[in-house]
Order: sequence, then C-alpha cells, then structure tokens
Amino acid sequence: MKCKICGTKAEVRLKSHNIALCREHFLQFFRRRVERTIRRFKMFTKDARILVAVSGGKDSMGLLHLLNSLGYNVTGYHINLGIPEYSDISVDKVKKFHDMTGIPVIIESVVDELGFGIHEVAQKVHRPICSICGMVKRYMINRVAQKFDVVATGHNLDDEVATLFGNLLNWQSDYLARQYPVLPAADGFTKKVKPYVLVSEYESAIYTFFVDIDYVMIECPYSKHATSIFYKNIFNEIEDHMPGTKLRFLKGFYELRDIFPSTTREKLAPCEKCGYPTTAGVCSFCRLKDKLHHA
Ligand code: Q46
Ligand code: ZN
Ligand code: ZN
Repeated sequence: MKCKICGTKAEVRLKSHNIALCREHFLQFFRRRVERTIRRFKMFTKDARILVAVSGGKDSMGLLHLLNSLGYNVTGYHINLGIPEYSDISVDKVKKFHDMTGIPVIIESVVDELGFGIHEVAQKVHRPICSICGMVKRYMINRVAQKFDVVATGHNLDDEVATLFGNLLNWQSDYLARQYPVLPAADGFTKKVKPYVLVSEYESAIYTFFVDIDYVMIECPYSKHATSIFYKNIFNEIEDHMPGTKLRFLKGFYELRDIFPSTTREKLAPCEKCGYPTTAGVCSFCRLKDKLHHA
C-alpha cells in the first residue's frame, strides 16, 4: 500500500475517501479537511477567542492541538466531574497536555461548585446521572464562554451521525432543526461550533496518535449503556459494506435540514440568582444547588 501523494509506504488507509496516505500526508489531508469545514460553515476567524471544551479524550484534545497548530487563538476548558478514577485520570492528562504544549487550559471542578462529585449529586437528587451531568456541564461551559467569542467541541462525524439517526428514529423535529455544526450566539449564549463534524472518529484518533498526545483511553464509567454507542456500531457495519455512507448521510441532511421548521423557543430572562439565561425565574443549576443544600 503506497501513499497516493508521494508513493512512500502508506500508514493509513481511508476507505471512505478511497485513498492510502503516509503519516505526513495524512496529517496534511486531515488539517485541510478541518480547515475547510471551519471556512465552509463560517465557524471562526484567526482573531476570534476560541474556547475548546476538553474532556481529556482523543477528539477534544486533538482538536485543541490542531486549532493551535493552525494559528487560532485557543484556550482549553476542562470540567473535573469528581468521578473516582476516571476524573483523576482525565485531569491528569489535560494538565500533562498543557505542560507539553503550553496551550492555556482552564480547569473547574464540580465538587468545588456543588460540594459533591457528579455521581453523588445524581444520587442525592434521584435523577439519572447523565441528565444531571449534561445540565451541569452546559451551565459551566456557557458561563466561562461569556469571556470568549466562540466555543468549539470535538464532536466528530460518528457522533453526529449517531445523533442524527436517533433524532430521525424518534422524529425529534425540534432537535433536527437545530442539529448543525454552528449554533449562532443568541439570548446571552456564546456561539457554538463543531469543527470535526466531517472527520470520522477513526481519523480523529489517528491524528491525535500521530501528533503524540497522551489522552484518556477509558470511557466514563456511566457511558456504557449509551444508545449512541449502539447506533455507532450499526453505522460502522453499514460503512464497512458501503464506505462513505456516514459522510453522505450527514452532508445530505445539512442540505435538506430546512425542511424541519424550528419551533419558536420560550423567551429567556436572566436567572434571579446567578444571571444565567433561563425560562424559569431561577435556573436549573441554582435550583439544583438549593436542592443539594436541603438534601
Ligand atoms: S454525561 Fe454521563 Fe457523559 Fe457525564 S456521566 Fe459520564 S457518560 S461524562 S458524555
Ligand atoms: Zn505521502
Ligand atoms: Zn442561576
């Protein structure tokens, strides 16, 4: 197997693009595709202050590294969820990443905010852990994002395809109307973008490996039963038989998505306690804090 560009020994074969590439030309190919996505969806320009949400995993750490190497003004943001072992390893990898690259990273902790790790919070308020975790992460990211022009996350093609599939299976027209690589700034929330939407999980993993970033290999212990993993497996099988399907499916949706009208959202006003935009007087994060206080 030879590199399509230079003819030396290829290290990566990308079935969906029908090419094989050496390390150097894979890195070039990958960088160009992400840059093209950034331009095509008008995500940000070189003067924007970009906050990259990093979990410690391959996608977000790779994205932070890549944007920095392309000359963008990036800062990483990591939330320590307080989950034994998993969170310790994640914080450790993010700190090591900062030491190695010099890229600034902000680390905030759920235990500092709420007094408990996220699993204990969920137990105390009798709510599914991932729904509480999602709400807390959204709140903390949106809050720190106030100081930035745009928030970038490492969602890749496989993530977006799984989400799209789930939304279609359940005809979630409101979610479908909003599923796009760019969510404009609105109602006091900073713009959000996903520069990796057109690169696969496999390509992202190879990028992160080739640039020698040490990332968290283990999954969050609560993610085992996630439906999205089930959908991803289905799509990997389809992709195996028909390379390029994931890309076609997602790109085709982006072209057609106007057929899903977005419903008008309720009016938001600042939370009475913290100022976060909410429909409910007091936002769900402040209500959670109160509940924990009285639990
Ligand atoms: S929501 Fe659930 Fe994730 Fe939070 S508790 Fe773990 S699996 S980290 S994306
Ligand atoms: Zn080559
Ligand atoms: Zn609040």
